Amino acid sequence: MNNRISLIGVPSDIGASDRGASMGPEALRVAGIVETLKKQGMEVTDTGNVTGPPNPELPPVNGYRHLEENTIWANNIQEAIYRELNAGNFPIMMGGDHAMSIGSIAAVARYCAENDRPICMLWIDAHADYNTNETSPSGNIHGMPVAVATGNGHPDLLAVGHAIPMIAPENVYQIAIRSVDKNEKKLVIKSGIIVYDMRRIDEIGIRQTMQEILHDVAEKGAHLHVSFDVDSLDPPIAPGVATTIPGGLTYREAQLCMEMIHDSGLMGSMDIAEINPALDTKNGTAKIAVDLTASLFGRQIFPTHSLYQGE
Ligand SMILES: [Mn+2]
Repeated sequence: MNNRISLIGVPSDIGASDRGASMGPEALRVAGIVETLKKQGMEVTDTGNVTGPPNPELPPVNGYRHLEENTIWANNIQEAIYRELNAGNFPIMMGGDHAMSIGSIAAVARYCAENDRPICMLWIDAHADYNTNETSPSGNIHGMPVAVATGNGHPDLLAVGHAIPMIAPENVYQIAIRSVDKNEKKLVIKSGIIVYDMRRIDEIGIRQTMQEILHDVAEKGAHLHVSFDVDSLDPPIAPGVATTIPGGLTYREAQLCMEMIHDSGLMGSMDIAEINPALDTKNGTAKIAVDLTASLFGRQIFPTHSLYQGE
């Protein structure tokens, strides 16, 4: 794995209903993300924050809240992430509400297209984030990034990408899903994205889930973009998010997921989304996000093969 990491802050909450995710990048810095990654042997540069318009706190128009502001943020994010990828760095985007991923997927997809590399995305989230202006009950754009990435959305948002869709639906893998809006469900089923909802994870376990996904991504020879929404975690271990949904990933399930991603060597970029310090307790949610990031970058209890031979 590329060990030159660029941290990019996205202090925005314009895609969400609740204010506060805009403080997420600082929360991750305070929780020690730089030091933690350095301890894993990474060369880390904190590039600072992407800028964009402030949150106007307006109601939705035609089913979109803050379309214009979201589009500006997404384009600015796209430029920042693309610049880091082109410089040979591994970008970690520190959010920020999940609408920011429209920009990061656009950048990664563009970079992959220019380098003749397929792109796959692992979307770790309580929500499918597959709404459109017609299905979204709130008009919040942080519920729409996966739809936009796969070609469903407002032309201004689609235009952030180099092509429509930015990513083929069959290259999108979702895990930890447990809250999908009524009409959004129909779109998800029709879309062809690959969903491991919580029931499927209950039935086959996180180990088989990750084995299947990572096997697929390896076969495709793809760059893997990991988009980690901290609301994927069970609320008692990660209370600092706007939309807590019971029945999420346990601490150990999340750790194993991250450890297996690391072992695969496939990950080339990532987002950490939706940390909301205004709703958190003593920065605990940022701390667990940093802890899981350490596992993504190779922290282990023991070196895997020193105690047993993994299959
Ligand atoms: Mn999300």
